[in-house]
Amino acid sequence: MYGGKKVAISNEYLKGVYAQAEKRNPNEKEFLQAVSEVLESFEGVVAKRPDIVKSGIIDRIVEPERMITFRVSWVDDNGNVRVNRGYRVQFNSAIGPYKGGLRLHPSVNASIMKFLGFEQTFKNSLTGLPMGGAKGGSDFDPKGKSDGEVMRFCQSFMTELSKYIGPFTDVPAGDIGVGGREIGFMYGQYKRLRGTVDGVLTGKGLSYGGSLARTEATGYGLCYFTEEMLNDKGLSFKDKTVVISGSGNVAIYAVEKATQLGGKVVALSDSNGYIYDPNGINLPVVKQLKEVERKRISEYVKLVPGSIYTEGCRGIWTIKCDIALPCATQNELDGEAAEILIKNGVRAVAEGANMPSTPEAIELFLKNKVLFGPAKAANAGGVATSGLEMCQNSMRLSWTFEDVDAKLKEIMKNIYNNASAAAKEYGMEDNLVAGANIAGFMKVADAMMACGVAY
Ligand code: NDP
Ligand code: 2IT
Repeated sequence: MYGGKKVAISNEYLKGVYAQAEKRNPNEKEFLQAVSEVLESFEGVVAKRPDIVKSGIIDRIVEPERMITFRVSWVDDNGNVRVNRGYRVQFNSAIGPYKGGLRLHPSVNASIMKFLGFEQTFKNSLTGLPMGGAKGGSDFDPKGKSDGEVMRFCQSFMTELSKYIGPFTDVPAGDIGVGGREIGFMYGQYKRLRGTVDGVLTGKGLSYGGSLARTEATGYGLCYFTEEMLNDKGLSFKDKTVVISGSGNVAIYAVEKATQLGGKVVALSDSNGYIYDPNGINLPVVKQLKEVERKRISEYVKLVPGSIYTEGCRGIWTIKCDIALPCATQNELDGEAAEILIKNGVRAVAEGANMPSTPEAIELFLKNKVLFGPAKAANAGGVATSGLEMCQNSMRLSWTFEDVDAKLKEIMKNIYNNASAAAKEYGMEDNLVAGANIAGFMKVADAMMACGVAY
């Protein structure tokens, strides 16, 4: 049982793969949740492609190539020595160097790292760019820390991580708790230790090798994907009411693009609670509060008349909307929330966060014909633009915002079309969960078969 839903795998071979994963990763519920969702999509693959089964590709793809854990010691502003645990999961390098973000949040553990690294493998393949899957981070909590403390943590973290990364081996980026400030501190330390200016991180500042539109990319890409999914059914963002959870990097730029596309975003949240603004979110206020002042979302109501703040982040899904974009964290939208959204007439749900919907919620959306864009496909715009940043660094060139944005849009459109086509080909029309899993998997499987049983 995961998130109120029984694991539904009927093929004996796939059942065996899942049983092995359970045995190897006991109590890692997020990782097993991600694995079960993918294996549930593979019944058709196993039937059609005995060569994939024979090569043990599915047995191999659920096991990370490498999992690195390390101690991160640093000194706080009061002179106390603090200790955190750092991780890098190098999940799969079949189609390119390991690529994926770094998360700094107290909830970080091996299970969360592995679920993110596993999903990243499929997501990166879907972008069409040559990037393998990885994830990393630490249980360090950046909240309430001074810039100096964050810098000392990041330098210590990178001192160890630098041994395992490089532009042709592993290219980290941001995720929860890691934005421009943290990437800058980490990049500075990497450069100092290695003595090379090789662009090893993405999400860099524009003055030292970053790409225009990377900051906006995940939120924008999410909306391009959602618009494509809506257009396919004769719908669009225009005049739709939109609810977006979270108020970090992904949420902020999802608000911006959804509004540009004609939608009205009426709610945002953080881990403490949510705001409702019937007049449409005032984005400059949110950017100032969150990006500049690093304050709580509750402060919004002091600045914007007519808006309301409610304690508790889960209540956000009770707001009536046409489109819901969960952009905070894993398992933030459960079966109960899905039922309320459906009862309130939601037409589309697309995941900006990684694995924000529980298996029960996804099952309800699919059963009730709600258009559903799974994270691996819908939020791939961030890493895709990281791939474009790598490309610009290699070329020693910088593209314009318009160039990068146009490429991002094209990539999101292709991801939608490929996921949709794969779902149809495997007899699960309109099931983009299965479509994205299969389309992402095929390229990785082909590369693994071509390269022999090396990993
Ligand atoms: P940020 O750190 O910028 O923002 C995270 C937001 O989510 C904050 O509003 C935060 O609230 C909220 N949040 C975090 N943890 C929890 C929790 N346990 N419960 C409730 N709310 C929570 O991160 P991003 O915007 O970059 O990431 C958001 C999601 O998008 C994550 O799932 C990430 O993996 C995914 N993602 C990010 C990409 C990127 O390029 N940045 C790319 C693809 C996916 P609070 O401040 O209270 O913690
Ligand atoms: O989950 C994700 O795709 C990210 N956090 C972005 C990773 C990246 O390498 O840009």
